[in-house]
Amino acid sequence: MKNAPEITFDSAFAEDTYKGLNSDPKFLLSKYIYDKNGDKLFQKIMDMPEYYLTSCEFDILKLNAENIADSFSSENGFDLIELGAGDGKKTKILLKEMVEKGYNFDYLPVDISQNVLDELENSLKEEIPEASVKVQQGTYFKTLEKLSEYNSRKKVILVLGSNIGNLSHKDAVDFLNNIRNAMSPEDMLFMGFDQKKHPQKILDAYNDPSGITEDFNKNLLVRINSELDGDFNLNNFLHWETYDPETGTAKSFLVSKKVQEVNIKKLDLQIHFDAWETIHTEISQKYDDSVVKWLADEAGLSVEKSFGDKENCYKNYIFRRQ
Ligand code: AVJ
Repeated sequence: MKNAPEITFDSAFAEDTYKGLNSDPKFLLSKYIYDKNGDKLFQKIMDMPEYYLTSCEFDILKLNAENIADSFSSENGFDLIELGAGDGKKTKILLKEMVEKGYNFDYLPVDISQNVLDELENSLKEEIPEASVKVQQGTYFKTLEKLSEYNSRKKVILVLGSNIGNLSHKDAVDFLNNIRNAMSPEDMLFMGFDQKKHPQKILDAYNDPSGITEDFNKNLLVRINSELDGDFNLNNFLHWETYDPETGTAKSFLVSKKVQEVNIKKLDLQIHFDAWETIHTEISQKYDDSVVKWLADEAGLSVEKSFGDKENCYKNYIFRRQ
């Protein structure tokens, strides 16, 4: 890498962008897709017919709500902590069930976006006023540290939406291990994992004809343009998706359609692209039972139960400390 040690950066976004675009092959980090515009685009993705993940998980929760709520319940009540709560659409199914059953619990949704949390809090007041809600703004990482302080009663940690799929297996094990270290023996982790399936169905979910996923992917370039004073021409890049059925890894790329130079003023950087050179932007890992079991094992967790749809398109697992 050129000059990296001498440069100071204004933000993690600036530093990661600098590193990624100076690497060979080039990459950008998918977590930076989610600014206000990226959040909106992801909402649109979840409403697309091709993006089966959302409706599959919704159906699983709906079908098994009673069973799942039962597994969570505990004599002294429990804290339900959701990492990356978003609009809470799926969680509300479980909340309703638990309120109906008269379970004693607090719901603690965690999200990086205060905006998202405000909306969630308001909609919960309307729809499920009986639920006790305490929103927590912050990153997963910071919140995980705080999590271990919640020790007066059982904790149930929720991670929905196959969010773990953006992580390499190594990072996924670290993430699971961080959660595990915040768990007491009676605590539970409830997590969604998108499953391996017909490769075409997976490709279609990340390559919609309406171009929403393309806009979502290109939001990285939009952010570089606006926040780091870049001059990416979005028309000079195409969105490309691959899926390897052997590893279960879907990968998103932005591909340069021609030789071009891009300037990023705030990074004091000019970047050269060869024709058809790639920027890798995201992975969306797909799993099966044996891979989930292996990841859990590596992180000191064991699978206690799982819930799937009829075709096992998607699964939710309950984990405990080993
Ligand atoms: C939010 C990580 C679950 O990988 O399926 C959707 C993000 N990327 N379409 C996924 C995403 C392209 C999504 N996750």
